Amino acid sequence: MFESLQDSLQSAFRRLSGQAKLTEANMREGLQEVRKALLEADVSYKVVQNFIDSVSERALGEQVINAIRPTELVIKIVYDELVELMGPVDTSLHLKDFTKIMLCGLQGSGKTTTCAKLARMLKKNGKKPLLVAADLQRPAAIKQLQVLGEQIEVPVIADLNEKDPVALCRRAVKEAKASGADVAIFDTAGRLHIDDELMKQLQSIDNKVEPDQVYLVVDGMTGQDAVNSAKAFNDALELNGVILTKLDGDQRGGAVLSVKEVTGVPVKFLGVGEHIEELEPFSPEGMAGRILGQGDLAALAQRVGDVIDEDEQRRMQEELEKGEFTLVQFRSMLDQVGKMGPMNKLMGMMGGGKEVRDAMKDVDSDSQMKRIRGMIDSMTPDERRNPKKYIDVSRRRRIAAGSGVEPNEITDLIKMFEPMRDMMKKMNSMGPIAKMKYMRQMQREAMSNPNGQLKKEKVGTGKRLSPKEKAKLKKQKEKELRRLKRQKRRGD
Ligand SMILES: Nc1nc2c(ncn2[C@@H]2O[C@H](COP(=O)(O)OP(=O)(O)OP(=O)(O)O)[C@@H](O)[C@H]2O)c(=O)[nH]1
Ligand SMILES: [Mg+2]
Repeated sequence: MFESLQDSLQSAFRRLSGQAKLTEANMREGLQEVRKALLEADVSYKVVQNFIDSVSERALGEQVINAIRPTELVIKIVYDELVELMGPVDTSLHLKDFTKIMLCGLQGSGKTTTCAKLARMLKKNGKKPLLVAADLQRPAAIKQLQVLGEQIEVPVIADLNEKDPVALCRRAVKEAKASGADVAIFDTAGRLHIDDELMKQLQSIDNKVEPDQVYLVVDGMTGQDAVNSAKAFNDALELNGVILTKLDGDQRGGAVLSVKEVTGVPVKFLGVGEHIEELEPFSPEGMAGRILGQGDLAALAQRVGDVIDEDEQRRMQEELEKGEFTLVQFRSMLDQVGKMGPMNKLMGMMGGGKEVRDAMKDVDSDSQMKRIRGMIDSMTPDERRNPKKYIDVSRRRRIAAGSGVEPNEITDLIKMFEPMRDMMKKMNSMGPIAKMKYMRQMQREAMSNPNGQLKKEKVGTGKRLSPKEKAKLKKQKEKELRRLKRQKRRGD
């Protein structure tokens, strides 16, 4: 996906590299290339203009930090602005006891396929979805949905003799509720072009069946046309989200970048293949990373992160000192950590005992980090603050659906988080020396674990301690031992 956009951005950045300092002149030249790359990817002209304006504004305002080369700074700014352009995204389907979801779009955009993909995702997350064949234009459309329904073992409500889609949808809602289904997904008819008749039909379904969520399915291959049709649909129907399909080829992909800016409607999911499981929740960070080339970005972020994220680190430290460690802090920790290296290694270094390590054993891939981040993003502030207290079975399901994971992964996350929070709390109550010792102890523990990925660390600095220092250390040690004993007695 986006190979050509990637290539042209790379060459734009290459032009900037080698410049020792970011001046207005050389930056303008570099950004001119970025602009060209975006236009070639079929991003709308206005969007590109605004985008370049805000990137240059930020780049010029940014102090050029010694450790970072100008190119890198520009890439970082482009990345941030891309994320802003496409986000924020809420990939939750906002499920209730019974949820009606209507999919609409032009002919061949992928509505029917996407209905089935959504149903499969919901079913995997423990929901009971049901499909409604409300495209009565062609008998083949009904058959297509039925075949897909069979494939994923989800019931399909259809009636070859019905001519009125509103009547069918209303009947379907009753039947769906009676059958115990909790989500009904309506597959509606498409047209080659937007016309009054199609819009009227969709509006009357919208008015009389009152779907909770209306999603527009847009063929990602069609670039600007896709964005224009999205605008027309949104004017007529008030969409809750857009699902972009066919993003699996080497597309120009401009639609992904423009849709949100032009229509104000967020992209919720991406269709990335013909197969039924090829549906991804949309993530602006992931997409920006993909566009800029993941590898480069990771390497870059490592260096930039060291410098730029000092603020973030300081903020986190302050919060930690206040004794708070919630999933919010955990998330920013993941963000920081993601820039530094494999997760399990870092967690090993942080300590946190066997439970944390066991839970983190397999968490070393980028995608898993993204999943964890997605899960946290799908939570409410309360849930992030105190997951154990707030997240019950139904919330767990909602979060899982929202982030496209299995409910048990939410449980795993909470399990992993709890001991970590306790450890953070414990550490915060210690003095600096005790804290260091505690970390050491954790490290040693981590080293003795065959799964731990820590490198052996040289202990001791070689500096000889004076008798006074030794006595002080001994006292500290005894104090710490007494404290640990007390803790043990209390049973925590
Ligand atoms: N490569 C790829 N193909 C897709 C994707 N989504 C759908 N398709 C294909 O696009 C074609 C049209 O998909 P449909 O789901 O029938 O589209 P529709 O919007 O229901 O079409 P009409 O009902 O005729 O309006 C099919 O051949 C699908 O297999 C995708 O994400 N990637
Ligand atoms: Mg169809």
